[in-house]
Amino acid sequence: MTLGEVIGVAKRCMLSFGTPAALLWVPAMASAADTGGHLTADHFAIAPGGYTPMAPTPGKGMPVDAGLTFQAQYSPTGIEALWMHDHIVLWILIAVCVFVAGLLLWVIARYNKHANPVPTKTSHNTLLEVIWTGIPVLILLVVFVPSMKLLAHQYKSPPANALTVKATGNQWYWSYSYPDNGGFEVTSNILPPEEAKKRGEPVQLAADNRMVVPVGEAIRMQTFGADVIHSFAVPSLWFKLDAVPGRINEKVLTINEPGVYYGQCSELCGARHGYMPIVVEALPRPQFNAWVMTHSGAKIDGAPKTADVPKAADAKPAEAAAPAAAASGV
Ligand SMILES: [Cu+2]
Repeated sequence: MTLGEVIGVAKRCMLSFGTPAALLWVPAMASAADTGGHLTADHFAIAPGGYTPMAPTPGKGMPVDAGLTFQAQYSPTGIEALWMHDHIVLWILIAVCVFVAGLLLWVIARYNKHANPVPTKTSHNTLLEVIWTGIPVLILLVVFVPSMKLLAHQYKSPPANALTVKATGNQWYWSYSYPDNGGFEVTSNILPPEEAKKRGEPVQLAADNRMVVPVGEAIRMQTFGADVIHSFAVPSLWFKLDAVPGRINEKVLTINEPGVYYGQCSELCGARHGYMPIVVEALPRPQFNAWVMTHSGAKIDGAPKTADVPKAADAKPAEAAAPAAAASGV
């Protein structure tokens, strides 16, 4: 990695999360990003009931009323970063603010013209200068070490056999393609407010078709801009990656729990920038496979869909796929 790339990564992280300090290494989380490495029987299993869009859980994966802090996190890096924000950065921030405000009040009270009519001529104090240089350096070191560890963790390459999902930003909607599953593409448009309410989904964040992914597996998430720069961002997954015309950006995404997670385009991209939501649905492998099967030409992990699937199991999703496909507009 060149110096320019390292700076670019650090800059993206700062822009994405507001504070480069909100990053920390939690060893327990480290292994979760590697879960895409092994194929099991489940990997080829198909849920017998086919695919039905999952109902969102109120307050999960979406903004909450009067929410003051980050959304609850459902990815390994999100949990690490939120932990660092809540347990390290926030307390350092409060301590520094209280200390500096206290000093200011003390100076105002103790050294004003009336309380201290003859000011001292002291201009240097070596001990004080060492302290006020040393303490900030120590604070920066406390934040720097875990920040750099998580920064590296966030931009770790996905395992070689991770599922690839490519999100393309268009003016003004998202499309998702699945090159490992036969290359089908899903087009995702915002739902009108009445339709979102009818489906029990948050207004302005709901979409007709979702980006469906398997839960607990490392996903090779790629972004691309079809026209102008967009940004694929889902706050509850601690995921933000620019979608730039002419280049493919890539980052690993791992989701810890099944659920529906909402996001939005986060790069000003034109008149309807505020109307291109992102909806990510994380499902257990068999249910994800059932969703894959609702698309024509679909394959599972590069194998033809009939190769690894018993005939009975193969038939069921095909039957069940019709209403689901109709419901999702596929
Ligand atoms: Cu956009």
